[in-house]
Amino acid sequence: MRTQVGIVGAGPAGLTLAHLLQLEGIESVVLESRSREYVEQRVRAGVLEQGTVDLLTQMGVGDRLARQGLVHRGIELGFAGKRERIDFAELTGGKSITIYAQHEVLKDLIGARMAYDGALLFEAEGFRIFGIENSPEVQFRQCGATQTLGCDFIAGCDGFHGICRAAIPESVLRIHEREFPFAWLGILANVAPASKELIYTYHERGFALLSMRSPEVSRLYLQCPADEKIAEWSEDRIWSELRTRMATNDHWNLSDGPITQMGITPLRSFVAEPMQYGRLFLLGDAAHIVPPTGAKGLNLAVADVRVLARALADFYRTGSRTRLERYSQECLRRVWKVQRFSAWMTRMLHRFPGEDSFAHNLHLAELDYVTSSRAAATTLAENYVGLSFAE
Ligand code: RFL
Ligand code: PHB
Repeated sequence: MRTQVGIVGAGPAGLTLAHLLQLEGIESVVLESRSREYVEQRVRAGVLEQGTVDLLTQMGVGDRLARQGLVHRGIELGFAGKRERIDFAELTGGKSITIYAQHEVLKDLIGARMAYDGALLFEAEGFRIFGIENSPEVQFRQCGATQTLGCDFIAGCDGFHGICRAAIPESVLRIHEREFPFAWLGILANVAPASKELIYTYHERGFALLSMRSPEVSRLYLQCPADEKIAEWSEDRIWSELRTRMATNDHWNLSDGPITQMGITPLRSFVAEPMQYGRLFLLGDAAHIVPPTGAKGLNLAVADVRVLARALADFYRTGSRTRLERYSQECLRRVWKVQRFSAWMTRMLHRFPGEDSFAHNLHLAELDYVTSSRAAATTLAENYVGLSFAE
């Protein structure tokens, strides 16, 4: 099997790239180790930056997103028994975010791909990559048979645990990494969200987040120890802890409902540098992970895709490799700014082990400052809605 761009992984990075390349007349084949059902149901991100929404819309996959996405013009920060709103629209010249589940974005992209040429293979696991310096090939297994995909370039969109990053020689690859000493316990519940907008809460017992998926489904998260066992958390304990952390002095009430899904996500920051070697390019979680507090992982994956799609379009149109050679450098500028923002949000809103009353008061002072200074609130808002793209 041969194509122009071999894409490993059908997450947000791989599928968005395949679609953008198709619009440029560039052929690709996407290999995905999981089944279509699995990919279309895996619950992950929910917040789309304005720029991500605009891109999906321009690509022609924004119809359901426009109908079902929930547009939010701000978020609330909860601390010291009160809530303060950060008004994105006012602080960023009208920008907003959209709540639309990652797996819904994937369904839209998969639907478009299947309707176009179907060059998206499920249950096709890449296990070996070679020739990345001049004639790349991906070996993969599908239905028990081993096959080879030859291509001009490989796009490693296979997430944090994929195989592509390891194909870059160790002598070239630098890893920058930080693990946080806590995790998030996330739930989906069949209950109307108790707030119209997201609420990020700092509490002495730890962070809590109220988010949503639809007017009928709430998504909530609680900070918990990094080695927490999910079995320790009954439904009652989860709701009671959420109520304690999110309580306000004016007796705001969090309605509960049946929990349909729960999981624990460790928090880490990770950057692999460079994001390219020879004819292999890494995109999204394959190259970088951010803690979810800034809601940036999916959006950053899409930002890498923009850069690579444009560089490949330039190459196939004019033969120029200038943009391809600058890929890693261009992506990393944004990656580090997003790492900074995500780490800052995480530090401000979480309790770290061993924190004392001094640390507690610094959290409160920072939240007070961010919600009372227009300059500080603008910093949060412009990062949260998404930094603009250099043309
Ligand atoms: P993905 O989504 O991990 O997709 C990688 C795909 O590659 C496949 N794969 C392989 N296929 C073939 N051969 C192999 N050898 C393969 N190895 C792996 C996998 O099956 C998979 O389908 O990476 P991608 O495309 O880079 O996308 C990244 C995003 O998924 C991720 O950053 C976000 O989900 C992070 N994230 C959030 N991002 C946001 O922008 N906003 C949010 O609100 C947000 N909230 C979150 C999040 C992530 C979370 N978890 C569970 C980590 C909330 C949570 C709880
Ligand atoms: C989500 O809705 O899953 C979500 C929202 C905001 C975040 C992280 C996750 O910061």
